[in-house]
Amino acid sequence: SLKPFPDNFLWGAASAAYQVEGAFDTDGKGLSVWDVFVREPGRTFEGSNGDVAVDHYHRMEEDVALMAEMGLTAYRFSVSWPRVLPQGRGQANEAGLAFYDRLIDALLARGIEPVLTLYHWDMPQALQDEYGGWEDRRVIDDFGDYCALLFRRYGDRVKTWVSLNEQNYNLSNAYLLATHPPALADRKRFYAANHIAFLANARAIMLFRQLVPDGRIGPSFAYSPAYPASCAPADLLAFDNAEEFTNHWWLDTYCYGRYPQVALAWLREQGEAPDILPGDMAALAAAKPDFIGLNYYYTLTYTDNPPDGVGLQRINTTGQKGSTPSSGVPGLYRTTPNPQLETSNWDWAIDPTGLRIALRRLTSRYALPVLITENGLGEFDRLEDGDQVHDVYRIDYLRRHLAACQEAISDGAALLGFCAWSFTDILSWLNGYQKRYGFVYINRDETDARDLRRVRKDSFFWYQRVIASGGRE
Ligand code: BGP
Repeated sequence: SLKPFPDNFLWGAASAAYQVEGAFDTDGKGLSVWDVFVREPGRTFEGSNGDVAVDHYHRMEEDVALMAEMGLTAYRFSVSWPRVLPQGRGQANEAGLAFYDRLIDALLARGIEPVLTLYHWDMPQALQDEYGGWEDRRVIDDFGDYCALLFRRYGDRVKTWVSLNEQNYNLSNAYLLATHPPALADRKRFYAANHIAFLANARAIMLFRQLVPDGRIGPSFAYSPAYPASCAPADLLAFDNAEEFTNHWWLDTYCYGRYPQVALAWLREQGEAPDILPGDMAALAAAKPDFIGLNYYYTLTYTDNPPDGVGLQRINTTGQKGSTPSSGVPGLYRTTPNPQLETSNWDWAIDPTGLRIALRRLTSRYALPVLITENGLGEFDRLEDGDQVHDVYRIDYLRRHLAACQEAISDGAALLGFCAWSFTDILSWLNGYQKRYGFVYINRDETDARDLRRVRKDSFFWYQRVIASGGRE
């Protein structure tokens, strides 16, 4: 029989600074790597950028009022590092901090628990220029100082913190696929940057233990459980490689301070393993997180890939169904569509059972509570007469994934909460503004004087009922 959602379950929604705030150069904010990257031709979908985004920086009160109306009990947002430290370190920008002061106060006044993400991809450009961001060990101290500033300022009021958001996905895009800044395709530098990011994550957790001893902190991981394409042993091996290289590399390291040994041996063979200095692995092992933040969208299905097979390929950013190529690592694995699963227009497999599997693994293998920090469906939404958006497909997606959560709770998962991605429609890093995720539609019709106005979608009223009924809706 199914167990109910616990009473203190966090019913949330999520965002990230660059995707919602706008005000990219307002009130003394420094530039992030994204502010610079989006200005280079051809980097983003139709040149979209977050200069204005959904103008949350100026419409924060209105947005929080909508959250309260919906009944949210948690809101996950990120702090922009260069908004509070324009040079990445040194002198703090009081005006930038004042924005987060007001946001946190507004949430608490409405009984909404703030879930603060320290890093959602907006590395200060100053640090990227000076030493290459995640590629230099100096970033460990600078990131630690930035985190300590926020722990001291907000630790009394914010108790749930996310350290790094999707280190795995962000750095894969940045150092393998050349689709996030600094847009490289270099596996050695990919593993080197990841190793340093792991150490920075561990530093943040150790500082947190001192400065916010009664709080909880963990990284958010983009978890796509792997499936084998068939029961052929070669596909099982491809699946095993994919788990090792795309999932356990991060999860084992966050949770146990240990790289998967088969993957490490393979990388050493290739001359692509990270440089591990004495004390590094002990520092990682000492910083076990309090929970894993789970960002779940889809599963991936893998098949055998010969040594001269396909390499990594860019994803579908147009929303044209069926345009995602097979992508892989020669000699290890490659992706293949799963004929058992429907997909979104961006070819993302819709698979609630995959969420249950992810939750079971995190429970069994890592013995940690889980906060779902992202889950949702990106689609083309249509604004209809009378300001309505009938996003029945999103309601269906979320309903099925919440049902999977309940099954996982019944399996024994300690699930802390569910933060849907996203609260309002926002900028998608690579897919522009056409790929919408929100409960609240943002009008982007520039010929309409009410541009950027907020419109409640059908899913807004549905999630409102879900929350009011404690997940029984
Ligand atoms: C995650 C990110 C989010 C968000 C989401 C949806 O990887 O943490 O910031 O963008 O994915 O992805 P997309 O916008 O590519 O559809």
